[in-house]
Amino acid sequence: MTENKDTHLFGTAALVGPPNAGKSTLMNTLVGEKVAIVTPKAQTTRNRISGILSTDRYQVVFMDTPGVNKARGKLGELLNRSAMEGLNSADVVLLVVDTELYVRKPHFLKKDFQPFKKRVSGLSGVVVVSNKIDKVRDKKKVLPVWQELSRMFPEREILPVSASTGEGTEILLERILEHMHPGPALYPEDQLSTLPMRFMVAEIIREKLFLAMRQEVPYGLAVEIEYWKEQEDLLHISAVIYVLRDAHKSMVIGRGGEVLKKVGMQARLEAEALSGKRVYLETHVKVRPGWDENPGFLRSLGI
Ligand SMILES: Nc1nc2c(ncn2[C@@H]2O[C@H](COP(=O)(O)OP(=O)(O)OP(=O)(O)O)[C@@H](O)[C@H]2O)c(=O)[nH]1
Ligand SMILES: [Mg+2]
Repeated sequence: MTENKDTHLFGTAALVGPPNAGKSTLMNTLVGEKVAIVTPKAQTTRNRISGILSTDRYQVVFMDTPGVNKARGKLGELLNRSAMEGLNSADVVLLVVDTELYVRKPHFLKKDFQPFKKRVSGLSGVVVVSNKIDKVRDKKKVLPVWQELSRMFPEREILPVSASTGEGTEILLERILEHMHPGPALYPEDQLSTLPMRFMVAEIIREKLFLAMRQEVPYGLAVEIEYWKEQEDLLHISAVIYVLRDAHKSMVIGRGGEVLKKVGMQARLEAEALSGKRVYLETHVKVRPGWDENPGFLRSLGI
């Protein structure tokens, strides 16, 4: 026990990169539980989301961040800022790369990673994570991508991983641990995130909506929990789904309420698994034009 105390490691690791690179998937895989929501759509993550990995030897607090790209409007601007702030406070920064994307579209790589180049140049702990390696059949094709990455991030180690299959993540974890420092755990061993369950349920609803909606609608969706009451074995939740336009409202509700019903059921099941309680979930859809440009409202969503 005493020996454990002396050698126990603690630290933080930030996951940054362009949208859709697999940052949230990777954090979930490393933590071993679903902490952050994941969808095939870019700009799924809107907040800095912590995920905590604890053993008796170490505790790593991961910080998942929104994907950085050319900012669109106030929301995009705040998301970029939030991601870049996450980067400075971490003991190690994981730069997450969708390797398969740049095998197909090599010319995007430089542009996508330019915003990070300067930001990480002065940092001591940076690992380039060449993610989605499972999607590249012909492994030779990754070489030009790695060459470009090593030109942009000289001296940094490039590690191939698949956040989906877990391939390469053990070695990645070893590297991460090299950047942790001696220190006690800050959070109880069974705590998975610093975020409240209320926030996580709002995120679950947003994930199910993102998955149910067509391309153009998700960015205009926001979810807010307006009522939350916990009883011994029942959790009563009422959530508001904000949309930008009337047309979006009818798409979220669906014909005969079908879409919203399905989303509500999927979200309820996941909220039940998360809370260990029976969940009663009500949802309402409200049109709020310009919510994505409204600083006060964005702040209330924690963005
Ligand atoms: N095949 C494969 N798919 C992956 C891998 N990692 C992530 N994905 C998929 O890529 C998509 C985006 O994953 P996310 O984890 O949401 O990506 P993100 O970087 O957090 O995206 P934003 O939050 O939008 O910035 C999802 O459909 C994932 O299932 C991987 O290693 N292999
Ligand atoms: Mg994400």
